[in-house]
Amino acid sequence: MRKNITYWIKIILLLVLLQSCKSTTTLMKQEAALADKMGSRQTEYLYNRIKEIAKVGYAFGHQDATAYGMGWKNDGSIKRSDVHDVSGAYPAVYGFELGHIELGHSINLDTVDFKLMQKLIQRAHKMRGIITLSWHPDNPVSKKSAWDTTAAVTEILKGGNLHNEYKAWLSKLANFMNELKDESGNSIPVVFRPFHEMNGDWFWWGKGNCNPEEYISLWRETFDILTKEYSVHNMLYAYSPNTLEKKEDYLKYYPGDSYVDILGIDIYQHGSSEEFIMALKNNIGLLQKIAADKNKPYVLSEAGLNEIPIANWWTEVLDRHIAKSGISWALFWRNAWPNHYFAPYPGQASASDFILYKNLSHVLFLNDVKKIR
Ligand code: BMA
Repeated sequence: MRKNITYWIKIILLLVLLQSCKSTTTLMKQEAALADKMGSRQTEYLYNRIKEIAKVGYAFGHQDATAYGMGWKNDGSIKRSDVHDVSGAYPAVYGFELGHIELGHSINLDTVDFKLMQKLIQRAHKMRGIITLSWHPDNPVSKKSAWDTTAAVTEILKGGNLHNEYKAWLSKLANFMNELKDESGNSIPVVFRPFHEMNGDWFWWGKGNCNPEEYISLWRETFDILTKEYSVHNMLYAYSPNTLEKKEDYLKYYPGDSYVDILGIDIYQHGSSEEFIMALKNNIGLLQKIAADKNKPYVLSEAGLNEIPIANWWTEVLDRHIAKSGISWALFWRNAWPNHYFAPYPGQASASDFILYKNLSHVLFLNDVKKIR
């Protein structure tokens, strides 16, 4: 009898122990910390919202959505977006570009005024939109554009000749970030996506122009300088290679779990729809696996088909293959000029299909994500 009681006590203790282990793991999973340990409360809230969005569908994003469109440019006095002109709905995700902030210029490399950009960010944030910022800094050695591939990374790393100059660049970027405040004076949280498409060879931080170790140092030093030296605490960090083949390729330049919050990938349609669909399937497939391992949200950080000449592209080519993928958003590139645009405008060949697309319940626009807490 005595022996029996001890036996049952042991079993109960074992069960309690197992249960507590299980809930600790669940807790750890739910409370994935931000890369920036000092990240603001608002930034943490944004991070959780980004995860919540993926449970409902995916958010539609557009680069420079409210800054300009086909045949118009915002001077700050209007509220407009090509996507809204076509569908009556505003994007949920707003991409903006920081290139030339590092030079202290008043307008970015795509001629968007930085003060206007701050205003548009404030407006989008007020409407509960999500902001994501890319950065194509000039080549720090040649002083030419981001697409000039003169070797530069080692020069700006700690110990390099241009390290201090790079820090001065970052301080300008940090000022911009630290100025982003809502009406109550709280910092506006954003998703920062620097040094993207590093597995391609077209940027000075890309393949062949620096090695993976140097790239990782560039990312980590940038992160450390911004967070620790310049006290920027309103950013989530998104890592976004260009479309690729294998899981190992995705992780080749990965700066590490404690330096990244969001996993992205850029996938454009350059050839046939079949090729694009294959690229979506393969890349999102590998992203799903990596994101599950790391318990991080994932996004289609850039996507699109230039000039969208395929009338049913949105519903048949794109959405059909990303609808249940678990991405938090898909960001389409800018409507720059008549042969460089990625979202429809009134009268454009894919405009009617875009309306059907907008009406799909899992494709989330501003009014949809507004409700997601
Ligand atoms: C590219 C093009 C360029 C632009 C750059 C950064 O894809 O749109 O015209 O300068 O992005 O926004």
